[in-house]
This record gives sequence, C-alpha cells and structure tokens, in this order.
Amino acid sequence: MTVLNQDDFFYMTLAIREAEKGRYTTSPNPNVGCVIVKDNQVIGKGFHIQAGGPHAEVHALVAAGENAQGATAYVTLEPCSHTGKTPPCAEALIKAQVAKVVVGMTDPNPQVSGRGIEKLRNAGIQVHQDCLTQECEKLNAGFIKRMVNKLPYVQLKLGSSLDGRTAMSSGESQWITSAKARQDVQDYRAQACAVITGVGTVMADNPSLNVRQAEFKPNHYPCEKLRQPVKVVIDNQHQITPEYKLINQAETVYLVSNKHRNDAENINWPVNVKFLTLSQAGEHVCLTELLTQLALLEINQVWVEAGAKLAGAFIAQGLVDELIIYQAPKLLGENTKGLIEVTDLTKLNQAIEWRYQEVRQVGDDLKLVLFPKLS
Ligand code: AOF
Ligand code: ZN
Repeated sequence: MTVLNQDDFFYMTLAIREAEKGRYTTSPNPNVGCVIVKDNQVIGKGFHIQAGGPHAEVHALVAAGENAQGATAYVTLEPCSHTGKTPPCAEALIKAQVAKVVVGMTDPNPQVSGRGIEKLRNAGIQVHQDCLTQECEKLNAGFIKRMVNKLPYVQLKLGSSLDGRTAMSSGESQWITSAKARQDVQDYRAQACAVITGVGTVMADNPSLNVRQAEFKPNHYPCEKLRQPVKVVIDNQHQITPEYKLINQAETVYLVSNKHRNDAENINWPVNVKFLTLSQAGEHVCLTELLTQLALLEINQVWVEAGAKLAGAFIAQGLVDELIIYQAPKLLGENTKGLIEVTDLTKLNQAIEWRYQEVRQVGDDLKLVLFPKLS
C-alpha cells in the first residue's frame, strides 16, 4: 500500500482549485483539474473547460511539454481510458512518460471506472489512489449522482422571513431577501444545468430565472459567452402561454406535463420551447420520472425555485439533496404564505429531518444549507 505524503495533499489541493474554475461551464462533463510537478515545481496545470474540449490532463501536459517526462501528475478524477469527444488521457500521460499519477477519485462513468488506472499501471506508471477523495467528490456532486443513480443532484432554494413566510396574502413577495442573497442565487443558477419551477410561480411572478451579467460576479469565468441553465416549467394543465419572460430567451425551455398538447395548443411557440411529456398519469407530474428524463438529457444538477406546493412535493418524495434557505430578518406576520407545504403530517415523529451543513450571514440575511438527515 502506498502512503500519501504532505506534498501529495498540497498538489492535489492545487488540482482541486484548478477543477473549480470549470464549475460554470463543464457540464455535462465533470469538473476536473490536473497539476504536473517535477522537482517540487509545478510545470503544468489545467482544468476541463467545456464538454468537447481538451480534458484537464491535456491542458497540463501541453503546458509541461517535454519536461513531463519523469514527472508526477495530480488529477482530481481518474484519467479517462476511452475515446469519447477527445482521445484517452491515460494514453496521453503514458506517451508523455510521466513517472507517477496521483488520482483523487475513480471515475463513476461506466465507460472508464477503473480502466484508466489499469491502463497507466499496465504501462509501468506508479498510480496512487484516493488522495483527498471527499474533496474531489464535492467537485462533482451532480455528475456523480447522474452516473451512479441516473438522477440529477437536486438543490432546492427557498427565501423566507424570520417567521418562515414567503409572501403577503396579496401574493406580494419581491424582494424579501437582500441583493447580496440574490447575488448568491445567481452563482448557484450559473452552476446548475437546469432551473425547475412551477407554472404557478411563472404566472404569479413572471421571473426570467436567468443568470444576469450585472448581478453575477464570479472571480473567474473561463469563457466569453455566459452559459445559461435550461428552464424546466412544470405545467400539467397547459396553462402557460408564450408571452412570459422565461419563454422568450435563447436557451431551451421544457414545458412538462403528462398530457399531450393538442394541435391548437402547439401553435406560436418559439423554437427554444420543447414539450416534455411524461408517461405516468395523474393529477400531478411524477417528479421522479421528470428527474429521470432530465438525467437522460445529461442534466447533472438542478436548481429548484418554486412555490410552497412544488417545494413540498420535492421534499415529501425524498428528492432533495440540498436545501438552501435565505432567511431575511423581517417578520411578515399572520395571514401570509408559508415556506413549504408538506401535507399529511400529523405527528411529530413524521417530521422530515435535516442537518445543517452551513449557516452564515449573506448581506442582511441568514443563509442556511441543509442536507437530509439520514437515519
Ligand atoms: C479526464 N479528464 O478533464 C475529464 C474527464 O465526452 P468526452 O470525451 O469529453 O469524455 C467525457 C468523459 O471523460 C466524462 O464523462 C468523464 O468520464 C471523463 N472526463 N476525464 O480524464 C477530464 N473531463
Ligand atoms: Zn480524459
């Protein structure tokens, strides 16, 4: 068994920092970073920027040039072994004659899963595995969930007052939380592959659900063009009409229902609008079927911004991986709208339990990040 040392953790941390730079643009591919080290000097580094483009290792190898011979490569994800949109990275590392490869985690992609490491070992390269695995896994919660569970990673966002209310009885709700909280939301949206909402929210608020250049302030953005998440609107009764803001944008909008639209309903939709018709019948769309379909469309991570009913349905069906709540220090009082509707709970032992992952102040508000409490 090989023992990893302090230097290995240090250089893998640098590779993780590299991988993070791709978080707004790599999907559906994973975030991957690579650092090549020789004689305690970083001689090349890189990250995967966009699907279809060179993988992290290729950027780092190009930077290192011939000096890569005899060097150590730190890669956050097992180098790929297959010819996909680009040739296999394991072969590029072999060709460059690196002496050693330190891998953060094995690739959950069934096309790779262990074969990249095997290829390197068969070529006589030393491979050390499981270096900062948990940190490397955090880079790719969405990609891993899709590969392993055939479902996207679901983040549910809620904004509320101190007394857990979201809107006045008139429906007035903009803006309970502060501009800083909204900027934080922009960062999450920019990392999501899809934003899911319900027809009720669209008709009440007419939101764009976009990443807005003026509000989105990343330290580093690797491409010229801002990538927008696709929009998914759950509209089982076909209530939505083409004039809403979120329809009239360049990116794809999926209108989801379990009933086919008739011909009369299908006219005058812009070309970016697509209809996603699910097979499970019922008054409400089957959220598991929807998420399964989105995973088939290579959606790794979804950001749900919805009203109390849809939010409650995602939670009650155990589909939320991460709950993000922005809580404003305001009291809205009685006769206002609640945060989440989860019906049929009558006893305390039916409570749906969570654990806090992060609690911090963002602008004037409190940001709470919670994970389901596993019993
Ligand atoms: C790596 N380094 O930087 C990435 C890897 O469609 P392709 O050809 O780009 O292949 C995508 C798959 O390759 C992806 O699903 C994952 O298994 C692996 N991604 N591998 O060694 C990288 N992005
Ligand atoms: Zn690769």
